[in-house]
Amino acid sequence: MENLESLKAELLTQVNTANNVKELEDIRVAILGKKGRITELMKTLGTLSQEEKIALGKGLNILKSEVEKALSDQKSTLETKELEAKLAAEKIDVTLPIRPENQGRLHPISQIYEEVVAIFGQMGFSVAEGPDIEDQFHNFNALNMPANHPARQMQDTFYIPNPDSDDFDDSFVVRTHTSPVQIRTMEKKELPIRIVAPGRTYRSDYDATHTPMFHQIEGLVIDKNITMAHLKGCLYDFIKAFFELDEIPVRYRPSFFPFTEPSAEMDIGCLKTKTELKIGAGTDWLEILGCGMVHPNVLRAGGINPDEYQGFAFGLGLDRLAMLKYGIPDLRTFFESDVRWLKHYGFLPLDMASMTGGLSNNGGAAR
Ligand code: 2U9
Repeated sequence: MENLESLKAELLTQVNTANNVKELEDIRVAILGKKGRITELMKTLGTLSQEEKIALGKGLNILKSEVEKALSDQKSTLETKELEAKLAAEKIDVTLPIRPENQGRLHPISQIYEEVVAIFGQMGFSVAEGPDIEDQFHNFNALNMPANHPARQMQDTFYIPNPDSDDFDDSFVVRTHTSPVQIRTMEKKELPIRIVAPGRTYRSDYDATHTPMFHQIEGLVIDKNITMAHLKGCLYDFIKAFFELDEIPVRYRPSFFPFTEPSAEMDIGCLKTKTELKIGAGTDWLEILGCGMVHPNVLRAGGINPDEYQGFAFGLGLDRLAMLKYGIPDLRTFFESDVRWLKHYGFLPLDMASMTGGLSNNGGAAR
């Protein structure tokens, strides 16, 4: 037993004087590992008499748990010390000025947002905003999508239960488009209306060109005697300004949206090769936006008399525009928060888009 007392003192000294976690682990192995000091002693038990076996076995078990406790205590002491040393070494002074090479970047979506808003702002549109969480009236019913309309399907829409009602019709949604903002603007009854509604939208979808949260900008013009000619002129001016070209071939294809009638999709002329997409030349077409004349049911839902007022509306996906204009192949990378990606595709914050200072050509892209 005396042996064990001096062994204990020796082992505990080893444990308590270990300088770091790695050294401590080597000590643990040397004591409790397959060929460790205590393990080797345990192995001798079989050669002893019954009495000796009981006495030494008990002593070894006590010694083993004391050493294990010392190892665990020393490990947490050393880990704390190592963490403190690491934190001290990594300390940064946030009051220091930024280094030019470490400047943050504007996300391509923020850049596109600013560009599109600058163009429509110049044309006399105001920016309107609304909540991300909407009731079903503003997101669906008022937009000519009554109950059971296919666009309301559970698998496409994120519904949010209403804590005050068990009736499904009272549940909320995270808006599937920015269109409820236009309904809320119409409800204010301040005519004429000339607004764009940019913002986040949500649908249950995920692949290289769809993410559950994405960004749209929609526009709405309501006045007396508004026609499709106004829509076409406005969108043509927009597309030329956006792609910074004097002329672009444009065509409109008939389409369907519940909230507009007639509805159309606008394509622009381009050249698609294996490696390049050139906008404004060539014999290919690229779909760029959806548009149409506001459906009379939608005007009525917003409290406007369709016999007196007409309107046009349009919608664009901002994420898709960013992919197109800046050649970004996978939408999912937009939301991965990878600073290397942002450094490559991002924009310097002081090069904000403006119609007078240039949209994206004033040293904008960090590439
Ligand atoms: C009101 C009246 C009419 C908005 C419109 C589109 C056509 C459209 C898509 C473009 C790409 C959505 O992000 S996307 O998938 N949008 O094609 N949006 S007309 O029409 C409205 C909106 C509100 C009161």
